[in-house]
Amino acid sequence: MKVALLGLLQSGKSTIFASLSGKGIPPIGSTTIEEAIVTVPDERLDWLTEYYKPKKTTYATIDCLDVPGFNFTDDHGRSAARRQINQIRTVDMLVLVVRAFENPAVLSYRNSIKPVGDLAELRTELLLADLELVATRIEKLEKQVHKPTKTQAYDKAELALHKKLQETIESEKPISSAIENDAEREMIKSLGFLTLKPMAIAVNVGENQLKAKFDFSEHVDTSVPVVTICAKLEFELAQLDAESRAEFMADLGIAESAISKFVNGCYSALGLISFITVVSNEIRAWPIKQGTIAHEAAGKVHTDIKRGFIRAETFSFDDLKEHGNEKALKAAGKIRLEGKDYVVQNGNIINFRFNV
Ligand SMILES: Nc1nc2c(ncn2[C@@H]2O[C@H](COP(=O)(O)OP(=O)(O)O)[C@@H](O)[C@H]2O)c(=O)[nH]1
Ligand SMILES: [Mg+2]
Repeated sequence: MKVALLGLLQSGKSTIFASLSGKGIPPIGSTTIEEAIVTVPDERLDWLTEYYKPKKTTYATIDCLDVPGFNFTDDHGRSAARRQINQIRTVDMLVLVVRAFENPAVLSYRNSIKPVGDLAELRTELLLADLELVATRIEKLEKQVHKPTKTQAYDKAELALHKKLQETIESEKPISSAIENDAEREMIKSLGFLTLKPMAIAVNVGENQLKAKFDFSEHVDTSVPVVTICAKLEFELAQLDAESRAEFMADLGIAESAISKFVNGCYSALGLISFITVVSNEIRAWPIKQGTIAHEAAGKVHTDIKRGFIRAETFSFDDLKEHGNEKALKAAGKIRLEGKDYVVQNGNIINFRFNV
């Protein structure tokens, strides 16, 4: 699963990216998209590691892309931005980073700090990029529908759908708001519309604004998650070892780092949950889409386990934590045997029984 960080120049994307990846800050003004694998923090795995003392603990990950900052104030910037935008059509989620921090040493976009205005500008550009794609597709389909080919009926349906999408974008609404069913979704899947993807907003605040609230409801649906992050602070936290970090956070009065909240927020916005395996001295979290059945989940671990699937021996992390150990859990009847069609739940600890 891929998440792209997008935003205007100097909004703090690369600083957030560096805090996520634990890498140094990529060169300022970098013109290429950087990619990093980001660990999804999970307190359940921390607890299980203490309990089972495995040799290895493997957290779930997501891929994160740092896209060069956009500058829509001149033609050169606009065409560069459009190129970058077209390169991220295959990602699964967009995070729009907007700047709220004041810092006279860091040049501000259009000479002012206005998170809501910047968000509106970004959103308009995404809509325009999708509109261009729709228009190209309509042009092509309009020629094609007149040919009596095998796909003619499908082409006609696709054309009608694109016309509906065109109207939607022209009324400044995202494509996601126009899609009514899976058939429509399937029809346009390969095009990678940006305004169809799950989205979140990250507001990059200064150290003195940690509790500030921002309202973007004029421009995006209220279901779009908004996180406030002080990128500079998170970057400093990411450089520390666990102990100093805990001390520093206690001093600042924060319980959970904004970055870890942020990553977990992306994980659930992507529709992902984790099941956990404890085998051969390794504890591992496996990302799956919500609604995945045990048989499919088995295939994530190994194709042999899927092929020879017998049963999934399952208990929930919360039950284990509550009862304290596996023996008490068993006595309480909390370890179940589930079949292929069992819908795996977030935090299920699964031991697959299989035979090949
Ligand atoms: N004061 C302050 N400065 C920041 C913060 N985040 C980023 N900066 C600075 O703003 C500049 C641009 O940040 P960068 O991450 O490169 O922005 P990008 O262009 O969006 O990738 C850098 O000099 C950062 O040190 C912040 O939260 N507070
Ligand atoms: Mg950058």
